[in-house]
Amino acid sequence: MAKSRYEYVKLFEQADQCLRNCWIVVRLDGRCFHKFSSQHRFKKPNDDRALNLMNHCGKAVMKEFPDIILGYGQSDEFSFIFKKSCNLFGRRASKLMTNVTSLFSSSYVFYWKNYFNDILQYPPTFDGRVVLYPSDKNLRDYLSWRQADCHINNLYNTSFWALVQQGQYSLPDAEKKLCGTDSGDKNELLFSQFQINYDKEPAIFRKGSILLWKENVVRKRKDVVVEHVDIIGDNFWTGNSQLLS
Ligand code: DGT
Ligand code: MG
Ligand code: MG
Ligand code: MG
Ligand code: MG
Repeated sequence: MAKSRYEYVKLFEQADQCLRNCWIVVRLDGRCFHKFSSQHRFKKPNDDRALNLMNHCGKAVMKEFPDIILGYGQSDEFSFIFKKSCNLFGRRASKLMTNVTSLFSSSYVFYWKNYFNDILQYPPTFDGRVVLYPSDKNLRDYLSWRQADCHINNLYNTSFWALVQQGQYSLPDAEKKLCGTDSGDKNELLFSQFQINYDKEPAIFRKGSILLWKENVVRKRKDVVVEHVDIIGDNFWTGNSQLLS
């Protein structure tokens, strides 16, 4: 077909291929989920329905894009790790990011009713970004960063809401009580005042969710499984050596 005289406009498009040999990370995050979670009356500090819905969406994304070797979710965010050799969409960052974020968002709406009895009040939005990591160490440090973030926030939120919900503290008083405390202080406070052993809190809250492909021996195919384990130490990586090989 002959080119139209308008076709030159394509030349304005910018190339955005991800550098070869790098790990491609797509991270998405709910927009204004502070408001979204309160409007939908999410349980504080953690709503298991919301986290399980996020994991369902994460699985849907991985099944659609098998080049994703690992997913990590916590709070209103999810990270997806594409294998280094991924050539999907010619490694174009915008294609990868928008397809992942779009499928995740539509899945969130589509599967909402499987997790919540109350209806969805308005359409949720997720932002997306692409980050490239040239070394395995950088990738591990990235995931450690996200899991440490999950831990720090969850320990704070668990302490804060224990003071408010069980200790009858006002919100400003609870904030004051925690100001300047380290993690040891918070563990001690939870245990001595509320008989809460933080290490016994559900792992999905403390560690976040790791999604990875595992052989399903019964069905003789690979499935996405969800684990709530430590990914900062070496154990996870020696036990799942296929991830970095
Ligand atoms: P953003 O991402 O800059 O558009 O703004 P937000 O409001 O989404 O802030 P972000 O992503 O830093 O923090 C996540 C918010 O979502 C935070 O306000 C707490 C809320 N959230 C996430 N998971 C839960 C949950 O399980 N229960 C409750 N109550 N809130 C949650
Ligand atoms: Mg957010
Ligand atoms: Mg934010
Ligand atoms: Mg967030
Ligand atoms: Mg098209």
